[in-house]
Amino acid sequence: MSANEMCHVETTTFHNELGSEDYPFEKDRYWLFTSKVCPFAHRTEITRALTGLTDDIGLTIAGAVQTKKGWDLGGRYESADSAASPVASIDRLPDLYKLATPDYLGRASVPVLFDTKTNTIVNNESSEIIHQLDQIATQHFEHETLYPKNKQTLIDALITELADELITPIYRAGFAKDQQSYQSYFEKVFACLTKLDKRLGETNAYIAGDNLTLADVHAYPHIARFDAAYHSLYRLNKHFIRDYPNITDYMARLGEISAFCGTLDIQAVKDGYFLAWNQPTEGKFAPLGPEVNPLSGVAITVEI
Ligand SMILES: N[C@@H](CCC(=O)N[C@@H](CS)C(=O)NCC(=O)O)C(=O)O
Repeated sequence: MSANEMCHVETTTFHNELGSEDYPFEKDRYWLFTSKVCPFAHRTEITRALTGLTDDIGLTIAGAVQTKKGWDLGGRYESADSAASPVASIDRLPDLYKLATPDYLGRASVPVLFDTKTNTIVNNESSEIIHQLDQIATQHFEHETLYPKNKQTLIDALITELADELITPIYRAGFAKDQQSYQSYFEKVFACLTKLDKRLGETNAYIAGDNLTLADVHAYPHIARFDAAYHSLYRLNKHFIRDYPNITDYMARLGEISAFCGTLDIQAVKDGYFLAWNQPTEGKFAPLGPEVNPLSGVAITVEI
């Protein structure tokens, strides 16, 4: 498998638990490394903000454009939220992975939840990190959980559905090597968006109902990148998100919450996707959309 194929549909190696015996929660001990372009890392920034852990867990946001040398921590993303790395000697994320595990041969992906006391990586899987942040905030502070007991089965099912029917197919379509494979993932993505639009029309609030949950934290980063990046770069151009009225309302609703909108930077997303070395910039087959008037070439609006 080439580097390009592996990119973004990656499995991760570090699965320790924040709050366990080895990694008890202590203020200022743990640190998150993220990137503005990465939707998986974005989940952790959102959850850190939603759970109010911004004063307890530090954050370094790498420079948006990833190069062959890996995520850049030295030339980090400048914002009030993004502090210098607590490991001062390290400029690139791969070196942080090497410091934590000298024989590590895997990919140096964001997000990383790092333990500054033992210089080890606690966890580098976004879906686990956000669960752990939610648990810590619920146990140690008066945070209302994003994973309420009475909705856990539903939330888990929705997260699995988003992963299998939307998120993974987005990348599979983007990095497809032939027309047929691209087309099958393209169709999956738009079928899932249609289903999601219908669901949100019914809940009229959040994905799992009246309350904001971890399912929304999974959904927002990829949907927020769709029109600006995936629509053209990954040739997912049947519709824009704006064509789905309920998803559009939902994104506007989340966009009013500072933990969501305050962690999204669309220009950095665009730079990160379109300028990075590992993106499919050379098309070898024709995009399927948008539908155009065959006489004038002008895009037409089609029924969903
Ligand atoms: N399964 C991981 C995926 C993380 C991931 O794919 N991160 C990408 C950026 S979006 C990355 O850092 N890749 C490193 C590389 O391509 O070398 C998670 O959910 O945390």
